[in-house]
Amino acid sequence: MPTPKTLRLILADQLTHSLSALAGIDVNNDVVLLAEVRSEASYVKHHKKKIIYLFSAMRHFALELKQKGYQVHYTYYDAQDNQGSLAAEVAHRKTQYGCGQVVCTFPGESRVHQDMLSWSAALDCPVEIRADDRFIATIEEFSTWATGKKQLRMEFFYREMRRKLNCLLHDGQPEGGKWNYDADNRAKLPKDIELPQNTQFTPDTITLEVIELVKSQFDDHFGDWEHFHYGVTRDQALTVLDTFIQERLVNFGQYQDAMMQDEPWLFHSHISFYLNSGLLTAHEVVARVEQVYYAHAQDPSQPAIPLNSVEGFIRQVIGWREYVRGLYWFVMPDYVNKNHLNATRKLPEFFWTGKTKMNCLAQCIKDTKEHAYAHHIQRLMVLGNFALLTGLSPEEVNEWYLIVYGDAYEWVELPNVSGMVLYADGGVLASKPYAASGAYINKMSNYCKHCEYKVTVKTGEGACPFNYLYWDFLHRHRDALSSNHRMGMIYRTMDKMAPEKLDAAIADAHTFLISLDE
Ligand code: FAD
Ligand code: DLZ
Ligand code: SF4
Repeated sequence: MPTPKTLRLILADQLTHSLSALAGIDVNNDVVLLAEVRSEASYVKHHKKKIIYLFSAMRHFALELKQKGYQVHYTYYDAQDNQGSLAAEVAHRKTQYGCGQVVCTFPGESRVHQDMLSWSAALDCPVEIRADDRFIATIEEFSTWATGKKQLRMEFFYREMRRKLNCLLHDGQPEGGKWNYDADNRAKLPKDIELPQNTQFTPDTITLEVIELVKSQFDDHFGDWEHFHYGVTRDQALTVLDTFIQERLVNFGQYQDAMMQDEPWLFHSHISFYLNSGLLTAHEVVARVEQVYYAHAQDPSQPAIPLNSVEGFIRQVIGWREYVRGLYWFVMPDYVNKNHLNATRKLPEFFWTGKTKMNCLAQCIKDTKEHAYAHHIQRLMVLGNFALLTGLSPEEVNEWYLIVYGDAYEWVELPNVSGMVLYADGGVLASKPYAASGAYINKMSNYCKHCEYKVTVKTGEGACPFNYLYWDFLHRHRDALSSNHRMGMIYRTMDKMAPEKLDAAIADAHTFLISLDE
C-alpha cells in the first residue's frame, strides 16, 4: 500500500533541517506546515522581540525548505484563512491538501503535548509524535537515571552526558583531572576591561515586515521592538556561535557570574535563542567548542583557551540544559503547582517598568525590556533572588519569565524558576535556596556604585533592601530550611547575631514588604 500523503508540522521552536518530523519525507507528495497562530503568540504576552525573532526565523526557515524542493504551507499571522491555533491549522490544512496522516516532533511544552495527543481522535487519522532527537538525552534516559534517586543533582547527570558524548575525556577520565572547574569561574570584571561587541545583524525585508506586524498586532505586549539585531537564519546563528568561540570563550569561564552597569552581553554566548528554536543544535555547539579547544591546545601559534572556560560552557549546554529538560518531563504536570515555601505575594509593577530605586533590579529589568535577554546571574541572583526573598507567587514569577525572555519555553523556564530560583519544588533541583544579601551583588557587579541604597548598610536609613530581606527570609522559613545540612552554617551565624540586629532586619523587611504590596 502506498504511504498516504503526510502533513508534517513544524513548530516555531523546531527550525532544524534534520528535525525528526521531516525524516523520510516524500518531497513530491507531503506538505510541511508552519503556522503563525494567535493562540501560541498570545497565551502569554510574549516580549515583542521574542515574537519578531520567532516569526522571522520561521519565515526564513520556510523559504529554505522551499529552496530544497519541499512543498510548504506557511500560514501568515494576518492570512485571511488563519485558523488561530495549532490544532485548527492542522485540521484545516490536512483537509485542504487531502492528507491521510500527520507527523510531528515532540513539543517543548506539556500544554502543547496534551493538545497533540487529542488530534488523532479529532482528525480521525493517525498522528505520529516522534521523539525530539535534538537533545542529547532522551526523556526515557533521564527518567531511568532519575528513578529511585533521593536527589537529582545536575552534576552527576552532567557526568553521564560527558560519558555519552565522550566529551573532554581521556580514557574515561575528565580532562585536567576534574569534572567541574566552577570554583575558578567567579571573578568580578576589572574596571578597565575591554568588552567585546556582541554580534548584530541588520534586519532584512522579511524581518522588517514582521516588525511592522508586531508593532500593529502586539502593541500591548511587554518589551521594546526597537533596534532588533538578532540573527534569524541558521547561517547567522552559526556566525554568532563562531564569533563567541573566537572572541569570548577565552574569558567566558572567569567572568561567567559577573555583571556590569549598561553591559548586558559581556562574555556570554547569546546562543540560547538559536539553540532553543532549533537553528543550532546542542551536539554541534559542543563539538565545535571541544574541537577548537584541542586545536588551540595543539597549535602553539593559537592562544590557548582555558579549560575552566571550555568545561564551564560545555557544562551549561550538556549539563544544565539537558538536565532541566529531562527534569521537566520527569516531574510534569504536577511541577507547575509546586509552592514549597507557600509564597503568595503578587509581582510588583516595577517588574514591567523597571522603575525602582534598587539599581540592580532596574538594570536587569532594563536589559530584559530592551533585549528580551539577561544573562544567567542577572536572572538568578538579582531578579530571582528578589522574588525568592520577598515571597513572590511562583505562578506570577513563572509567567513573567516565560513572557520576558526570547529563549523561554516552559521546558526550560519552569525548572529554572520553580526549582532553581524559588525553591518551590522543595529541593528537587537545588540542594538549597540561592538566597543572597546585597554583598553578593556588590561582589559580582558595579551596580551598587550607582544605587541610592548603601550596600554596606544592613538596616535603617538607606540600607540595601537585599540585606534585611535576606535575614527576614531565613527567619521566616526557619522550619522549612534549618534541617537542610547545607543551611546549617548560615543558621548558626544567624543564631550568633545580636537579637536587636535580627529584630531590626525583620522590622525593616516588614516595612519594605508592606510598601511593595502597596
Ligand atoms: P551562556 O551563559 O552563554 O550559556 C550557554 C548556554 O547554556 C545557554 O545558551 C543555554 O542554552 C545553556 N544554559 C545555561 N544555563 C542554563 C540553565 N540554567 N538552564 C538551561 N540552559 C542553560 N534559559 C533558557 O534557555 N530559557 C529560559 O527560559 C531560561 N529561563 C531562566 C530563568 C531563570 C530564573 C534562570 C536562573 C535561568 C534561566 N535560563 C533560561 C538559563 C540561562 O539564564 C540562559 O540559558 C542564558 O542566560 C542564555 O544566555 P546565553 O545564551 O548567553 O548563555
Ligand atoms: C512561542 C511561540 C510563538 C510566539 N508563536 C508560535 C507560533 O505562532 N507558532 C508555533 O508553532 N509556535 C509558536 N510559539 C512556540 C509555542 O508556543 C510552543 O512554545 C512550542 O512550540 C513548544 O514546543
Ligand atoms: Fe542592589 Fe542593594 Fe546594590 Fe542597590 S545597594 S544595587 S539594591 S544590591
